[in-house]
Amino acid sequence: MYGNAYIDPNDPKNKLIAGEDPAKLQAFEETILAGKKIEPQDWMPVNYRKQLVRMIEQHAHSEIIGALPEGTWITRAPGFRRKLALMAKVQDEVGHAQLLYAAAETLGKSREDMINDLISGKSKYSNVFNYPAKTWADSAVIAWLIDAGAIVNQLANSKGSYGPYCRALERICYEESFHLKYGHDNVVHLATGTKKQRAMVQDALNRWWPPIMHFFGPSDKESVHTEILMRWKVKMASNDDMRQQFLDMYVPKIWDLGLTLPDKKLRKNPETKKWMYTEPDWDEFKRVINGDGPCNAERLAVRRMAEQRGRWVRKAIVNPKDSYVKPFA
Ligand code: FAQ
Repeated sequence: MYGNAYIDPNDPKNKLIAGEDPAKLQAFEETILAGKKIEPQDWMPVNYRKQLVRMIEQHAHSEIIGALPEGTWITRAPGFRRKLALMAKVQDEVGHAQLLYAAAETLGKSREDMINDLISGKSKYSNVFNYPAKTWADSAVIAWLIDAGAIVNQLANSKGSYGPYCRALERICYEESFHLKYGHDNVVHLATGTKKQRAMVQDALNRWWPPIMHFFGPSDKESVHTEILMRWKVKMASNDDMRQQFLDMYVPKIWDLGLTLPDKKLRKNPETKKWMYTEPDWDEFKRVINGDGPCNAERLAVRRMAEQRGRWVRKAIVNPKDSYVKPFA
């Protein structure tokens, strides 16, 4: 629809930029085309701001909700060394949410509004965190492969156009690469362990594979926002390109461990160099991202409880006179 040429905000076909000042819009697009960053005080189209808030907010929510499935394994981690590592990882994920909420706040939406939109179910967060982490192997698969998928996405987008988001992503990527090594170590340990450990990690992989395929978003044909986000360099790769990059990097590593993937069609086409796969169940994806996955209600209930229990602390910080407020009131 837009390509790289100048777009006219007065053309009724260009709904996403309707009403924008043509000269400002052109200067904005030239800045982006030149590879320069947009900063919070700079002029930006209404829709650029809206898209960034939507995406960064969803990303921040994904990090705090994402801490929950693995978090449930802290008390049951096999051994003190792994418990310490998992605690540090979960703490990092919550820290990523802090960085991302701060980046979204630069665009004018308050943290309180973002949290309210999360716990009321208005805002989305990543599909993958609506599935249960049934065994220790699930936590290993999440730390290896979900973190790997997140790195593919975040490394690309850290080269994008909005300064505060890119700087947050750069720092997040450094930490995620530790998570990935930790997750890989756990998976290798299980895959090369006893028969029972091997079966456990294979079972986890079988269950997590479809959500991982969903993780990169709908196919480019179905994606709603990719075109404008790529034009404005918020997204630096399309959903299908990120999925392909992930498959390219991780399927061979999974197969090297003697593990299998639950998709008979999965192979790399030697001519196109693209991976062929069975389309995951996109109806399930839609159900899960719209609130009807196996753990959506449980995840939001935990966040609601945290919001309620922390209310008196936030009140006391803003107004120390309120510090006598009874906890859980
Ligand atoms: N889950 O038009 P598109 C992590 C929605 S961080 C849920 O293609 P877009 C770290 C999408 O929002 C993981 N919803 O959308 C960690 C839209 O709905 P809307 C999170 C999804 O934005 C690891 C609709 O479908 N990462 O894992 C998903 O162009 C381990 C149409 O889709 C980010 O958020 C999905 N997977 O592309 C933590 C990165 N995919 O808003 C703990 C930033 C699509 O119109 C443990 N976000 N939807 O109602 C992005 O790069 C993009 O937003 C995409 C989606 C690529 C996720």
